[in-house]
Amino acid sequence: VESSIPEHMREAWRKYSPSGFTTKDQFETEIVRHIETTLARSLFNCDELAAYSGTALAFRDRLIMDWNKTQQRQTFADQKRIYYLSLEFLMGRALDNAMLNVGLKNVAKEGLADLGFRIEDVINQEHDAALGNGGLGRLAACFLDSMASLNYPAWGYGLRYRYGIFKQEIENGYQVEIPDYWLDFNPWEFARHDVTVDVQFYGWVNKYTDDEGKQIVSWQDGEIVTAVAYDVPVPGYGTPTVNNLRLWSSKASSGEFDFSKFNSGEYESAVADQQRAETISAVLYPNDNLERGKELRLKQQYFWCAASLFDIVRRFKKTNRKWSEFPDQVAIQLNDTHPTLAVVELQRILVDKEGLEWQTAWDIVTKTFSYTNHTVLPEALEKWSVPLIQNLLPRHLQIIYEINLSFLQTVERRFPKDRELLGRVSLIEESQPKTVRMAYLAIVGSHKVNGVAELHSDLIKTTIFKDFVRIYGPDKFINVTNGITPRRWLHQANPRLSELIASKLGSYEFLKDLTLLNKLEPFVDDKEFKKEWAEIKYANKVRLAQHILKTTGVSVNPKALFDVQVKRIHEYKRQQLNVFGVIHRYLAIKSLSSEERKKLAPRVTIFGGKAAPGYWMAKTIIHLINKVGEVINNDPDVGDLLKVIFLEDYNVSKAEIIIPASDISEHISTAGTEASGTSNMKFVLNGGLIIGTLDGANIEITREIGEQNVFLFGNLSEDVEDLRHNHFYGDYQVDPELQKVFDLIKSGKFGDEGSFGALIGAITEHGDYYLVSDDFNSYTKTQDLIDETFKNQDEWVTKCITSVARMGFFTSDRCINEYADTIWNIEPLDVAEEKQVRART
Ligand code: GL7
Repeated sequence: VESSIPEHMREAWRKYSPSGFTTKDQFETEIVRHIETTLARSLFNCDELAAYSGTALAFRDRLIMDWNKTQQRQTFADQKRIYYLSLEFLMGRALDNAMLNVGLKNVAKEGLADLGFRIEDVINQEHDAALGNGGLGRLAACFLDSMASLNYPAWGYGLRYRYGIFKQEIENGYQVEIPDYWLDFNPWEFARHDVTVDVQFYGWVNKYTDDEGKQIVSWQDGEIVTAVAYDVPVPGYGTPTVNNLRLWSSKASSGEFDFSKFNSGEYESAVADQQRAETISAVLYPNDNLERGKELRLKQQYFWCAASLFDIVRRFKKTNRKWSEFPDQVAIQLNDTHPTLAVVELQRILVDKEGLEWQTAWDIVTKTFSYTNHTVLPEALEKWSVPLIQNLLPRHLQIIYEINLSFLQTVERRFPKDRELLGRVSLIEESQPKTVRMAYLAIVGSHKVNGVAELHSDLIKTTIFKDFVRIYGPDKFINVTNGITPRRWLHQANPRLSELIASKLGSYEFLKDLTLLNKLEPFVDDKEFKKEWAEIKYANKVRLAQHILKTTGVSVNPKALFDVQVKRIHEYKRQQLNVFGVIHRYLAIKSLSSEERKKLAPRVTIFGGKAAPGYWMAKTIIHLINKVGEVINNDPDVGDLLKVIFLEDYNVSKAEIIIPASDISEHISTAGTEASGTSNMKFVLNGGLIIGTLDGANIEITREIGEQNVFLFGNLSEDVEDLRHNHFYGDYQVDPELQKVFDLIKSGKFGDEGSFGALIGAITEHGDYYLVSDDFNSYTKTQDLIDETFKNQDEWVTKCITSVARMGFFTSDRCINEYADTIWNIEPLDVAEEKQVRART
């Protein structure tokens, strides 16, 4: 490397290279130094935010050194890397995670106490990094944690949005969106102003033959936008590996205003150009499971794919290998279809820039890519308008057509005479306007396609991708059931439970090998253990009750059953079923005498989640929940028997408080609609039970922990189609108990009869697509069973402990190892030597 220090001078570098703090005194030295010099503050104006900043900077220093070494080690090892392309990384807070992964949280706690701060208050100063919508984005974050913890040479590539997912406020029961400007002080990113890529848009394609008779294709003119790399360290748990998450930020290619325009007085248009460039990475699209086909979104996708591919190819070229070895060095995972243009971009680089033959290039491309599908919902499947692509990416459209042609020719050879098949699998949909089916392009461009839970992977094979299974054979389509990182979702979110488990198992080794949890099972009869277990749950509930009181003004009884549904608000996730169930319960309470009421089990139903700003039905559900809460929470007949809470602005850091405090959580999507769900795993791992449909990962959770430990209800996915048909053509009637709920809503009891009427109408008049009425009876009966079961606390705790003991399968470590073995074909890097060096120093 040109810029490296000559060998005879390296000794000085090694001698002075910092080693980072390990003791409390060293930590205090570091934090005070950072507060006084880096931040230019002093002990006379050090608030909690300054203490957070100083702590973050001290830990950052440690991470940077391991990060640099990891990158060097991975470069020298010169082995295959995995690049995880995701438009969303829902990272949450970084400090607590860094402290735990580095293993120095106690040092920090004591050091901060010496300096006058409580570590919890300091941790709470951090703004969540919320560059994602929901499960898909959080999965990417868990994967980064696992890839680093398992020492895989892995990079994440994404966009550095200036605004993450909006903040939600509730005003008069309505959701209000507030921009999430999160970059004021972000010590976890490093601007690499020297790592840039120029990305082209628009323009036209020039095809000609050069002097040597060679076909040249050149994409000319248009607009250039520069991508600047921002790197975020990703520390593994209990390992020196710190991987890199590279996020691209857009800026005008000159980096400044256009000076000629500026000097000739066209200030406004000069500034407008710059702003247009910066707009590309300005904001995360706030839709979950919905695609809207906006040009700016396509620009984001290409900008990010082009910059990432350039970077990956640049790194490969430094190894001076032949192109045929590219797939031995590089695996690229497409997190949903959002990065599918990367397939086209690599083909363009290889053919147009590097001069490879079409077929040679295409073999390299398909060996490199693999694609994860995360949904079967039709409204979420990406289809880009052909005229839009034609205008923005003219060369890419040509390449897509060429890929399609050669694909359809292969299909025709294999299945002659089946003209309908050709139309069905074509990458181009003959609609008005024509569209490119991105999922099909991703399949054709990949060597493996996976779903995210068993049922989901079966469904994609038998429904949306059925024809492709016929064409490619079944082996291309596999299942990799999702997982979650136990570091954040057990150890960090629920430290007391983690400690109790460690005390029984003898170490924290289970955080690296979650199957060790099965050693807990013998303790289900240990009275003392069960008592401590229940105490921890109770303490977590007290903490959540305090949060509820502070943020909503409603006082809830921590002894009541806490029933939680937190996730994006969506009709398919059926928060409406839950709130109708709540109203049904309210009616039941009201119908009882005060003597009879005493026998009931008190319950707190807690909702949280954001609605996409343009999703009116979802917003109406939020409004109904809040209005129902107002009525019930203030009805003296009800008292502690039922409280209904909507928690504002559900996000990763709030999940860390809510999940450990749950007794029952709800995963009640219409069967066949939730690809996996991942919070279901988090709740069970934290000693909560679940009520759920036979959908997504609920099915595998049930298989692992046992049917007696799960409250299942509702229709099966295989019956959904017939039921829907019956809504229109059969002798269909709304469930009578549900009808009573509707009557109460329509009476105006909760206000706003007009818009709530639309929620009811979706069920009574528009075919009840999500089967709310079909599942209502089974749902409320199962809720009654939960009440009965909760009364026997001893039995309840047994179920919780048994379930936790059997959750080992759902770690994202298992999941990442499966990807590595069956799709990426990569090995972890050996860090034993590095660990020894560290142990000696
Ligand atoms: C999702 C699925 O809806 C969710 O069930 C799954 O757990 C998650 C991760 O695989 O992916 N698909 C999707 O488009 N979004 C999801 O959260 C937004």
